[in-house]
Amino acid sequence: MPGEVISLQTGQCGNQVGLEYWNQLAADHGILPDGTVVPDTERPLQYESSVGSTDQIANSGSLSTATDLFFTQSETSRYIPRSILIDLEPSVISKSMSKMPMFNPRNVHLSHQGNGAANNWQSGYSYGLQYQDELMDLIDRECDKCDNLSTFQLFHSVAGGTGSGVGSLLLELLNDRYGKKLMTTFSVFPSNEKTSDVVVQPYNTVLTLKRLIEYSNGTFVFDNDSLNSIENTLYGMKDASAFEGTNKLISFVAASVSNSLRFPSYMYSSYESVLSTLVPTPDLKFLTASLAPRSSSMNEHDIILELMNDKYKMNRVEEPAKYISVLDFLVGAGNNNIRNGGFNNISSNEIKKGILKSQSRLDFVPWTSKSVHVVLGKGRDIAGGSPSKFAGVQISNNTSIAGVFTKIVKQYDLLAKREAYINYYTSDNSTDERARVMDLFNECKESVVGVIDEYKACQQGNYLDDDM
Ligand SMILES: Nc1nc2c(ncn2[C@@H]2O[C@H](COP(=O)(O)OP(=O)(O)OP(=O)(O)O)[C@@H](O)[C@H]2O)c(=O)[nH]1
Ligand SMILES: [Mg+2]
Repeated sequence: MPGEVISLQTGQCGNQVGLEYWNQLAADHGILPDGTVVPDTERPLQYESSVGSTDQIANSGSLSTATDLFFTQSETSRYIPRSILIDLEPSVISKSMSKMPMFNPRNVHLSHQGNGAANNWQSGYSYGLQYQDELMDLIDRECDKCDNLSTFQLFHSVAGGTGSGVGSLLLELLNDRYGKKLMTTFSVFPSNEKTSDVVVQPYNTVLTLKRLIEYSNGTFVFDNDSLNSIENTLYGMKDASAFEGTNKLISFVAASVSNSLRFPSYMYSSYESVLSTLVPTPDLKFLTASLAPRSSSMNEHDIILELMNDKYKMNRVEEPAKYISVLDFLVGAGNNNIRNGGFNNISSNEIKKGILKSQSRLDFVPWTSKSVHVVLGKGRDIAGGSPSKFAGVQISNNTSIAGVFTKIVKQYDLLAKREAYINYYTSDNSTDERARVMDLFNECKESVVGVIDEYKACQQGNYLDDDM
């Protein structure tokens, strides 16, 4: 039986993405920002079965929704997100609470000092250590409301102080106490092209990556450069306030990942089944997302092919990628109602044609089954966006992650070789203390290099052999 999912939103980025995410889920389920339900006659969705199923098409034949996996209900029947909001300064969370009063005020943790972690992983991590009992109490209380807790999902950026440092500590604490539950993360990586971003970001990123490598079961990797370029060049969201557009893109992906949990059918109705399709071994768990725009001239086949286009990738690198697994979500297809952003008369033949073509065109690593899986997702188009902007989301596990992480390691090396800014992370300026911290940092870097090597090694035919 599919289990509940608890979200953890940490830091500015985590909470801003979290706000858009719950906005999207609320829109999908016909819930208003205060947690009340849109009256039946105005509800945006009609749940009807669409096409006959095949092995690779997860069909939407069910009339039920599983809203309770993501929301609890109050005694007055208001929906409340199963989400915990953590930040070390108050402004972002207070904005979220006023925009979406459905959030539970008892699930908020703000720093008593209220001045943030100043883009320093160490400050965030130390703060978390100091207040770990308070933080775990919030989480335990939310866990107690679950019948069958399945997954924690963390929203954060890896580059600042709070999302990275407190986020890292939460990964450790949750592994200690809830190690059998799944842990997924939606992790935003910093801009490489903008020089204005904070200089110690490579340190924060590498320190966070070490915990993701150890404790996450699946990490969705987004980078702000790729998100900006999709946003600006394709969708014209430029007028939106800072990050609003990029956060809508991330949220749309995160909501798609759980689409088949929230609108269950016979396939992919649990996080476990989604992840087991995408993550073949625990060493290969860094995932790439892409979006395909909707256009009236495109049918299902065209959209499946469009999802292979590199320009829609949310963590783009130059090198060609080899694929390990691919899961495509055709968003709104399960609605079977064009008024609701669905497709009219979904054609299983067009979908099968698309699957076969993309299977033959994508370059897969030699040891996988070379399958492209398709889910007909229900739900609405991007919340608050123009109608029918997006047609599909692809989640893939591919070797481009080696390129993304190589860039990060190069930036890290530039700082580390001169021990630049290391005094931000040391308790004093003695040679011993600097050496101790550099050793810890380099250990983290080595585990990132380990992932790069793994994504290179998996391109060999004998990758799964014992002696690799
Ligand atoms: N996509 C996206 N990126 C963001 C957002 N907010 C901040 N960032 C990026 O995240 C990094 C900084 O992380 P923040 O989330 O602001 O930091 P924090 O976790 O609040 O930590 P401190 O403020 O240092 O305590 C930078 O690379 C920003 O460009 C957001 O809402 N969306
Ligand atoms: Mg902050």
